[in-house]
Amino acid sequence: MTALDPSTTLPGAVGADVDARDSAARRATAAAAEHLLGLQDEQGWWKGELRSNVTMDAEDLLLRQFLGVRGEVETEQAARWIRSQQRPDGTWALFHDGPGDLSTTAEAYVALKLAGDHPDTPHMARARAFVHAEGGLEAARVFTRIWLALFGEWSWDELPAMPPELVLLPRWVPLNVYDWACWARQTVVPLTVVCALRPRRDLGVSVGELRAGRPPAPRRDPLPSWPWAFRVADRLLHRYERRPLRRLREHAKRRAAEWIVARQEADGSWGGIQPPWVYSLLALNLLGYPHDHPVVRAGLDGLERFLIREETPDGVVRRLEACQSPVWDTVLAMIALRDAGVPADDPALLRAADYILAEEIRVPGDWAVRRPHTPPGGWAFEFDNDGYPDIDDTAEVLLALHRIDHPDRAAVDAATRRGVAWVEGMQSRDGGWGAFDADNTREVITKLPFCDFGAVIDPPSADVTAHVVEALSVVASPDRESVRRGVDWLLGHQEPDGSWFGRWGVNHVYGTGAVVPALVAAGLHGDHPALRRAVRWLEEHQNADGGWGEDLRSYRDPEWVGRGASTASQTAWALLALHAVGRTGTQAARRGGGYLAATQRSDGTWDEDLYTGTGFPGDFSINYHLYRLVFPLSALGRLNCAAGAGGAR
Ligand code: R19
Repeated sequence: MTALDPSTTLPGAVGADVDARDSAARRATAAAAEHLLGLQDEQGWWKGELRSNVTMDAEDLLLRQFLGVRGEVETEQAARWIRSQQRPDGTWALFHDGPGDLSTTAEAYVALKLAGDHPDTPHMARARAFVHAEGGLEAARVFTRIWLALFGEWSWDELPAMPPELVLLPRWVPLNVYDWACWARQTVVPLTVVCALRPRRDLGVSVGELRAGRPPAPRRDPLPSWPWAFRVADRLLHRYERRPLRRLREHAKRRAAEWIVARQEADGSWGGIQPPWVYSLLALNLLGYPHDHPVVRAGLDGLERFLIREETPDGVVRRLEACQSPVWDTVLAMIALRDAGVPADDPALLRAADYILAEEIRVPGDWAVRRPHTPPGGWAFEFDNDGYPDIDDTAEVLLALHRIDHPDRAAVDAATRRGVAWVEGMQSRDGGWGAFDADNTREVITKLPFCDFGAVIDPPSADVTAHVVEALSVVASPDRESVRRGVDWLLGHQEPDGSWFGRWGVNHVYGTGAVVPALVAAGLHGDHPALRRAVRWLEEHQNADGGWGEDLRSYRDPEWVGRGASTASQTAWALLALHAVGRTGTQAARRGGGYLAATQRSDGTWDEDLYTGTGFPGDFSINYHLYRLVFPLSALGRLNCAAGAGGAR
């Protein structure tokens, strides 16, 4: 059993001279740690829900409709969830309290109509009015229009051409599949098959009323540059689609099928994420794979594990996670518990370390295309995603394992050595790190008419680079050449206002909260001008309630940079930065700690309706349900430790 009596376990807690604020912070830390320990699975991992938006649920029903396996019960449960997420203005958003989103609202409307909601009911009428006001289906994203084309509700001719011959392009030809970010690569390959076969199946209802009946406003700058060239290319490709070279087309479809089948994971998923998963099932179905084919069976059955069912007063609701985060959540929890003073050989932490050690990926994946000489040794984000270990997870795994006193020291050391070598091998030429691939920077892909949603390349980002710089500095050495180049990359990518951009978390508070501790770990002094400017930026963006918050709108609107309602996780990120530079006794840090203590729930965790995770800046947002707990726990634990050690300034 883990002992967490605040007066005995937590460092510096003994002594009558601790002031009331410090002891409140210690009580908050102990309560949060207890809560987190209670959430651990008996297999050693933690996993919070990964909440995104209702396109997941709408597309789940459309997939089942397409395959002819949609049942009454799942339809009603998903519809109930979708209805529960509609706002009074009739819209659905990409994140809590966000603006209505056209494509999300259109997909939700289609799903509800499929579930039997009458178009004249007020909630449907309001949704439709919003879709019309935003330009109708004509203005919806490509993915949404593909879903409608599958059922004859949109014309394949009015979608960007994306031929399966793409999969045949050699690795040195621009636009070949390895130039695409891994999530886009795994999405695009099956979609080329779908778009080539142009299916048209029965939806049972029509949704033509969602069209606005006018052409959409142009999305991108109309200058005759790349987009213009691509529009011309698109027209030519459409002409080719009418009479493709038969043998080449058959060969491409076969290769695409092999490529897809080779990438199915042990849990039946593709990449552990929803889009490649559902599009791969569509493509295989169209290529003639029957429902009882083992690949299709595993794919459909596997989706079950990504479903959450919940009892509500209106009945059971059912929603699909876009992705699952056990490795990420587990290592963040391990780090937080260590920060809170849980001993390095605590049984809960050893169970977690054993789970993590067993998750190491010892086989090459798509990443090896760009780094053929780097031996494997990374970790993925999910339960099963051996083809796509990610650099961010691997960095946090290294930091977590480093803080565990495991009886099998040799096993931890060996895994750490392989992890360090893999991460160093994955450094991009410019000195930074992307999430899944090295040198995945082919900007031209982002200009394709097909790519109107989400990031489609995976260039280095400040947050991932920071996590790697911190990990390599701590578990290897700050003197390594890789670290030096990483530090230069970070210093070169500081924003003019002193912050860093947050690619995978919202937003500059996340980036800055990651980079400052990393630069300190790499040996920069807290007085370094870059760090002073970062600290000033943080202190200038503290809210009156003592917390920090940055709205998701900051990805599109500079007015929101560093601004927004306080949240527990964002407050914690700012505090982690202040702690790293030794500014724990300052007014700002004390008020930040006070915010966390004052907003903690009686059960030890925090509420956090606002989304603070990023899938794709501006297009896809995530509420990681454990962020509200692990980051405040780390921040409070480190602040306590500093106070106990007399380190406050
Ligand atoms: C840091 C750890 N990480 C670096 C990993 C984070 C994984 C987040 C979960 C991602 O889930 C996804 C991935 C892709 C999509 C898409 C999508 C968009 C455009 C194209 Br083209 C293809 C797919 C849509 O939703 C997603 C969710 C925290």
